[in-house]
Amino acid sequence: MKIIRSIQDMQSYTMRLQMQGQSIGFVPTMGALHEGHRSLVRRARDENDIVVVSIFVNPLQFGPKEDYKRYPRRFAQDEALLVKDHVDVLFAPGADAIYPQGYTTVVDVPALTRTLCGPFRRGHFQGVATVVAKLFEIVQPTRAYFGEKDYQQIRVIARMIDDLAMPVRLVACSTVREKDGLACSSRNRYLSRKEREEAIKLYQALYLGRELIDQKIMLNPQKLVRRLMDVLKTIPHGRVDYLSVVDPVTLEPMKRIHRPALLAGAIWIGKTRLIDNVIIP
Ligand code: PAJ
Repeated sequence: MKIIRSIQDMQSYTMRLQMQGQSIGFVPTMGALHEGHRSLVRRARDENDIVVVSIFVNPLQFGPKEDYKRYPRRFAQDEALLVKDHVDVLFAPGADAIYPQGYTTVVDVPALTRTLCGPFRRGHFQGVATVVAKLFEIVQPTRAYFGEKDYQQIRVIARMIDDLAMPVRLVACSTVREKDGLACSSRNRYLSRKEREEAIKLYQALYLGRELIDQKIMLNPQKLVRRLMDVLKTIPHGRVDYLSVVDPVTLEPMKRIHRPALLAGAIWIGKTRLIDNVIIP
Protein backbone atom coordinates (compact mmCIF):
# COMPACT_ATOMS: atom_id res chain seq x y z
CA MET A 1 0.00 0.00 0.00
CA LYS A 2 1.22 3.43 -0.97
CA ILE A 3 0.89 6.25 1.57
CA ILE A 4 0.49 9.67 -0.03
CA ARG A 5 0.50 12.87 2.00
CA SER A 6 0.73 15.65 -0.55
CA ILE A 7 -2.12 16.85 -2.72
CA GLN A 8 0.13 17.12 -5.76
CA ASP A 9 1.36 13.55 -5.47
CA MET A 10 -2.19 12.28 -5.08
CA GLN A 11 -3.37 14.26 -8.10
CA SER A 12 -0.59 13.06 -10.37
CA TYR A 13 -1.17 9.48 -9.22
CA THR A 14 -4.89 9.58 -10.08
CA MET A 15 -4.24 11.38 -13.34
CA ARG A 16 -1.99 8.51 -14.43
CA LEU A 17 -4.67 5.97 -13.48
CA GLN A 18 -7.33 7.85 -15.39
CA MET A 19 -5.20 7.88 -18.52
CA GLN A 20 -4.92 4.10 -18.20
CA GLY A 21 -8.72 3.91 -17.94
CA GLN A 22 -8.67 2.45 -14.40
CA SER A 23 -11.63 2.97 -12.10
CA ILE A 24 -11.01 4.48 -8.68
CA GLY A 25 -13.11 3.59 -5.62
CA PHE A 26 -12.73 6.16 -2.85
CA VAL A 27 -13.56 5.83 0.85
CA PRO A 28 -13.15 9.09 2.79
CA THR A 29 -12.72 8.59 6.56
CA MET A 30 -11.46 10.29 9.68
CA GLY A 31 -9.59 7.16 10.78
CA ALA A 32 -9.94 5.11 13.98
CA LEU A 33 -11.21 2.50 11.57
CA HIS A 34 -13.77 -0.14 12.54
CA GLU A 35 -15.94 -2.74 10.83
CA GLY A 36 -18.24 -0.04 9.41
CA HIS A 37 -15.33 1.56 7.55
CA ARG A 38 -14.05 -1.85 6.50
CA SER A 39 -17.37 -2.77 4.89
CA LEU A 40 -17.06 0.33 2.69
CA VAL A 41 -13.47 -0.58 1.81
CA ARG A 42 -14.45 -4.13 0.88
CA ARG A 43 -17.27 -2.92 -1.33
CA ALA A 44 -14.91 -0.46 -3.03
CA ARG A 45 -12.39 -3.29 -3.49
CA ASP A 46 -15.03 -5.44 -5.20
CA GLU A 47 -16.20 -2.74 -7.59
CA ASN A 48 -13.04 -0.90 -8.71
CA ASP A 49 -9.55 -1.38 -10.12
CA ILE A 50 -7.93 0.87 -7.52
CA VAL A 51 -9.04 1.66 -3.97
CA VAL A 52 -8.07 4.92 -2.28
CA VAL A 53 -8.90 5.52 1.40
CA SER A 54 -8.35 8.91 2.97
CA ILE A 55 -7.75 9.56 6.64
CA PHE A 56 -8.21 13.19 7.59
CA VAL A 57 -9.72 14.46 10.83
CA ASN A 58 -11.40 17.49 9.33
CA PRO A 59 -11.26 20.48 11.72
CA LEU A 60 -13.91 22.32 9.69
CA GLN A 61 -16.67 19.90 10.62
CA PHE A 62 -16.17 20.13 14.38
CA GLY A 63 -17.79 22.91 16.41
CA PRO A 64 -15.65 24.91 18.86
CA LYS A 65 -16.95 22.84 21.79
CA GLU A 66 -16.79 19.50 20.01
CA ASP A 67 -14.26 16.67 20.18
CA TYR A 68 -11.76 17.62 17.43
CA LYS A 69 -8.80 17.52 19.82
CA ARG A 70 -9.69 14.27 21.49
CA TYR A 71 -11.00 12.50 18.37
CA PRO A 72 -9.21 9.10 18.29
CA ARG A 73 -6.12 9.04 16.05
CA ARG A 74 -4.63 5.59 15.45
CA PHE A 75 -2.63 5.80 12.29
CA ALA A 76 -0.50 2.68 12.74
CA GLN A 77 -3.47 0.40 13.48
CA ASP A 78 -5.48 1.95 10.64
CA GLU A 79 -2.61 1.45 8.22
CA ALA A 80 -2.32 -2.23 9.17
CA LEU A 81 -6.07 -2.78 8.65
CA LEU A 82 -5.99 -1.14 5.23
CA VAL A 83 -3.05 -3.29 4.15
CA LYS A 84 -5.04 -6.35 5.22
CA ASP A 85 -8.01 -5.16 3.17
CA HIS A 86 -5.83 -4.73 0.04
CA VAL A 87 -6.16 -0.98 -0.26
CA ASP A 88 -3.89 0.54 -2.92
CA VAL A 89 -3.46 4.05 -1.57
CA LEU A 90 -3.85 5.65 1.82
CA PHE A 91 -4.18 9.40 1.34
CA ALA A 92 -3.39 11.16 4.62
CA PRO A 93 -2.89 14.88 4.14
CA GLY A 94 -2.12 17.29 6.97
CA ALA A 95 -4.54 20.05 7.97
CA ASP A 96 -2.26 22.69 6.46
CA ALA A 97 -2.30 20.91 3.11
CA ILE A 98 -6.11 20.87 2.98
CA TYR A 99 -6.57 24.31 4.56
CA PRO A 100 -3.47 26.38 3.79
CA GLN A 101 -3.26 29.92 5.03
CA GLY A 102 -5.84 32.11 3.31
CA TYR A 103 -8.21 29.23 2.65
CA THR A 104 -11.78 30.55 2.46
CA THR A 105 -13.99 28.59 0.04
CA VAL A 106 -16.89 26.60 1.49
CA VAL A 107 -19.64 24.38 0.08
CA ASP A 108 -23.05 24.72 1.68
CA VAL A 109 -26.16 22.57 1.16
CA PRO A 110 -28.63 24.57 3.24
CA ALA A 111 -31.96 22.87 2.50
CA LEU A 112 -30.80 19.52 3.85
CA THR A 113 -29.18 20.79 7.01
CA ARG A 114 -32.19 22.45 8.61
CA THR A 115 -33.38 19.26 10.34
CA LEU A 116 -31.93 16.31 12.30
CA CYS A 117 -28.29 17.01 13.26
CA GLY A 118 -28.19 20.36 11.44
CA PRO A 119 -29.52 22.63 14.23
CA PHE A 120 -27.46 20.82 16.87
CA ARG A 121 -24.17 20.96 14.96
CA ARG A 122 -24.10 24.37 13.28
CA GLY A 123 -21.60 24.45 10.43
CA HIS A 124 -20.95 20.72 10.61
CA PHE A 125 -22.37 19.76 7.23
CA GLN A 126 -20.78 22.76 5.58
CA GLY A 127 -17.47 21.43 6.89
CA VAL A 128 -18.28 17.95 5.60
CA ALA A 129 -19.40 19.12 2.15
CA THR A 130 -16.36 21.38 1.84
CA VAL A 131 -13.81 18.71 2.66
CA VAL A 132 -15.53 16.03 0.59
CA ALA A 133 -15.68 18.39 -2.42
CA LYS A 134 -11.97 19.08 -2.03
CA LEU A 135 -11.13 15.39 -1.59
CA PHE A 136 -13.13 14.59 -4.74
CA GLU A 137 -11.13 17.22 -6.65
CA ILE A 138 -7.90 15.64 -5.46
CA VAL A 139 -8.75 11.94 -5.81
CA GLN A 140 -11.09 12.19 -8.84
CA PRO A 141 -12.91 8.97 -7.91
CA THR A 142 -15.16 6.95 -10.19
CA ARG A 143 -17.21 5.88 -7.16
CA ALA A 144 -17.27 7.15 -3.59
CA TYR A 145 -18.51 5.04 -0.67
CA PHE A 146 -20.45 6.38 2.29
CA GLY A 147 -22.25 4.71 5.20
CA GLU A 148 -25.97 5.01 5.89
CA LYS A 149 -25.21 5.37 9.58
CA ASP A 150 -24.57 9.01 8.68
CA TYR A 151 -27.73 9.23 6.63
CA GLN A 152 -27.99 13.02 6.55
CA GLN A 153 -24.36 13.21 5.42
CA ILE A 154 -25.20 10.94 2.46
CA ARG A 155 -28.14 13.14 1.46
CA VAL A 156 -25.97 16.26 1.68
CA ILE A 157 -23.19 14.73 -0.44
CA ALA A 158 -25.69 13.34 -2.96
CA ARG A 159 -27.25 16.80 -3.35
CA MET A 160 -23.84 18.42 -3.71
CA ILE A 161 -22.81 15.91 -6.40
CA ASP A 162 -26.03 16.58 -8.32
CA ASP A 163 -26.03 20.34 -7.90
CA LEU A 164 -22.38 20.75 -8.91
CA ALA A 165 -22.49 18.03 -11.60
CA MET A 166 -19.56 16.21 -10.06
CA PRO A 167 -18.51 13.21 -12.15
CA VAL A 168 -18.61 10.68 -9.32
CA ARG A 169 -21.08 7.97 -8.38
CA LEU A 170 -22.11 7.86 -4.72
CA VAL A 171 -22.51 4.38 -3.28
CA ALA A 172 -24.54 4.16 -0.06
CA CYS A 173 -23.63 1.20 2.19
CA SER A 174 -25.77 -0.22 4.99
CA THR A 175 -24.94 0.35 8.63
CA VAL A 176 -22.68 -2.21 10.26
CA ARG A 177 -23.60 -3.02 13.87
CA GLU A 178 -22.04 -4.74 16.84
CA LYS A 179 -23.60 -8.06 17.88
CA ASP A 180 -26.10 -6.34 20.18
CA GLY A 181 -27.19 -3.82 17.53
CA LEU A 182 -25.12 -0.77 18.46
CA ALA A 183 -23.93 0.92 15.25
CA CYS A 184 -20.13 0.76 14.92
CA SER A 185 -18.63 4.21 15.42
CA SER A 186 -15.20 5.65 16.14
CA ARG A 187 -16.86 7.47 19.05
CA ASN A 188 -17.93 4.20 20.73
CA ARG A 189 -14.37 4.14 22.09
CA TYR A 190 -15.25 7.03 24.37
CA LEU A 191 -17.90 4.98 26.20
CA SER A 192 -17.21 3.47 29.62
CA ARG A 193 -18.42 -0.08 30.17
CA LYS A 194 -21.60 1.14 31.84
CA GLU A 195 -22.23 3.71 29.09
CA ARG A 196 -21.61 1.07 26.43
CA GLU A 197 -24.40 -1.02 27.95
CA GLU A 198 -26.76 1.95 27.89
CA ALA A 199 -25.81 2.94 24.33
CA ILE A 200 -27.72 0.01 22.91
CA LYS A 201 -30.98 1.68 23.89
CA LEU A 202 -30.76 4.07 20.95
CA TYR A 203 -30.94 1.18 18.52
CA GLN A 204 -33.58 -0.55 20.64
CA ALA A 205 -35.78 2.55 20.46
CA LEU A 206 -35.32 2.85 16.69
CA TYR A 207 -35.98 -0.84 16.24
CA LEU A 208 -39.16 -0.62 18.27
CA GLY A 209 -40.19 2.39 16.20
CA ARG A 210 -39.70 0.44 13.00
CA GLU A 211 -41.88 -2.38 14.35
CA LEU A 212 -44.64 0.04 15.36
CA ILE A 213 -44.60 1.65 11.92
CA ASP A 214 -44.24 -1.66 10.06
CA GLN A 215 -47.28 -3.10 11.79
CA LYS A 216 -49.18 0.18 11.39
CA ILE A 217 -49.66 0.36 15.15
CA MET A 218 -48.48 3.95 15.40
CA LEU A 219 -48.51 6.27 12.40
CA ASN A 220 -48.69 9.54 14.28
CA PRO A 221 -45.11 10.80 14.55
CA GLN A 222 -45.64 12.71 17.82
CA LYS A 223 -47.16 9.70 19.52
CA LEU A 224 -44.48 7.42 18.18
CA VAL A 225 -41.65 9.68 19.30
CA ARG A 226 -43.22 10.00 22.77
CA ARG A 227 -43.38 6.21 23.03
CA LEU A 228 -39.73 5.83 21.97
CA MET A 229 -38.59 8.60 24.30
CA ASP A 230 -39.80 6.38 27.16
CA VAL A 231 -37.03 3.94 26.20
CA LEU A 232 -34.35 6.66 25.93
CA LYS A 233 -35.35 8.36 29.17
CA THR A 234 -34.17 5.33 31.12
CA ILE A 235 -30.53 6.06 30.22
CA PRO A 236 -28.75 7.53 33.26
CA HIS A 237 -26.78 10.67 32.26
CA GLY A 238 -28.48 10.41 28.86
CA ARG A 239 -29.81 13.38 26.88
CA VAL A 240 -31.71 13.30 23.63
CA ASP A 241 -30.81 15.85 20.94
CA TYR A 242 -33.61 14.66 18.67
CA LEU A 243 -35.65 11.69 17.62
CA SER A 244 -37.54 12.30 14.36
CA VAL A 245 -39.47 10.66 11.58
CA VAL A 246 -38.56 12.37 8.32
CA ASP A 247 -38.91 11.97 4.58
CA PRO A 248 -35.76 10.08 3.51
CA VAL A 249 -35.17 12.38 0.53
CA THR A 250 -36.04 15.87 1.77
CA LEU A 251 -35.33 15.09 5.46
CA GLU A 252 -38.40 17.17 6.33
CA PRO A 253 -40.46 15.95 9.34
CA MET A 254 -43.55 13.93 8.48
CA LYS A 255 -46.98 15.03 9.69
CA ARG A 256 -48.35 11.55 9.31
CA ILE A 257 -46.04 8.59 8.81
CA HIS A 258 -46.00 7.13 5.31
CA ARG A 259 -43.40 5.04 3.57
CA PRO A 260 -40.58 5.31 2.83
CA ALA A 261 -39.63 6.92 6.11
CA LEU A 262 -36.44 7.54 8.02
CA LEU A 263 -36.46 7.26 11.79
CA ALA A 264 -33.33 8.94 13.12
CA GLY A 265 -32.00 9.94 16.51
CA ALA A 266 -29.05 11.53 18.28
CA ILE A 267 -28.35 11.12 21.98
CA TRP A 268 -25.68 12.07 24.44
CA ILE A 269 -24.46 9.49 26.88
CA GLY A 270 -22.24 11.37 29.29
CA LYS A 271 -19.83 13.25 27.04
CA THR A 272 -20.36 11.09 23.96
CA ARG A 273 -22.79 11.94 21.19
CA LEU A 274 -24.17 8.98 19.26
CA ILE A 275 -26.37 8.93 16.16
CA ASP A 276 -28.26 6.14 14.48
CA ASN A 277 -31.21 5.61 12.16
CA VAL A 278 -33.40 2.99 10.57
CA ILE A 279 -34.89 3.23 7.12
CA ILE A 280 -38.45 2.00 6.70
CA PRO A 281 -38.63 1.20 3.00
P1 PAJ B 1 -16.06 8.79 9.54
O1 PAJ B 1 -16.93 9.02 10.71
O2 PAJ B 1 -14.68 8.28 9.76
O3 PAJ B 1 -16.83 7.79 8.58
C1 PAJ B 1 -16.29 7.46 7.31
C2 PAJ B 1 -17.35 6.69 6.55
O4 PAJ B 1 -17.68 5.49 7.24
C3 PAJ B 1 -18.66 7.50 6.43
O5 PAJ B 1 -19.20 7.34 5.13
C4 PAJ B 1 -19.54 6.82 7.46
O6 PAJ B 1 -20.93 6.94 7.18
C5 PAJ B 1 -19.08 5.40 7.37
N1 PAJ B 1 -19.45 4.65 8.58
C6 PAJ B 1 -19.21 4.99 9.86
N2 PAJ B 1 -19.77 4.11 10.71
C7 PAJ B 1 -20.38 3.17 9.94
C8 PAJ B 1 -21.13 1.98 10.21
N3 PAJ B 1 -21.37 1.57 11.46
N4 PAJ B 1 -21.60 1.27 9.16
C9 PAJ B 1 -21.38 1.69 7.88
N5 PAJ B 1 -20.66 2.79 7.57
C10 PAJ B 1 -20.18 3.52 8.58
O7 PAJ B 1 -18.05 10.43 8.06
C11 PAJ B 1 -16.92 10.87 8.17
O8 PAJ B 1 -15.90 10.16 8.69
C12 PAJ B 1 -16.56 12.27 7.72
O9 PAJ B 1 -17.66 13.12 7.87
C13 PAJ B 1 -16.02 12.34 6.26
C14 PAJ B 1 -17.08 11.87 5.26
C15 PAJ B 1 -14.76 11.49 6.12
C16 PAJ B 1 -15.66 13.81 5.92
O10 PAJ B 1 -14.72 14.30 6.79
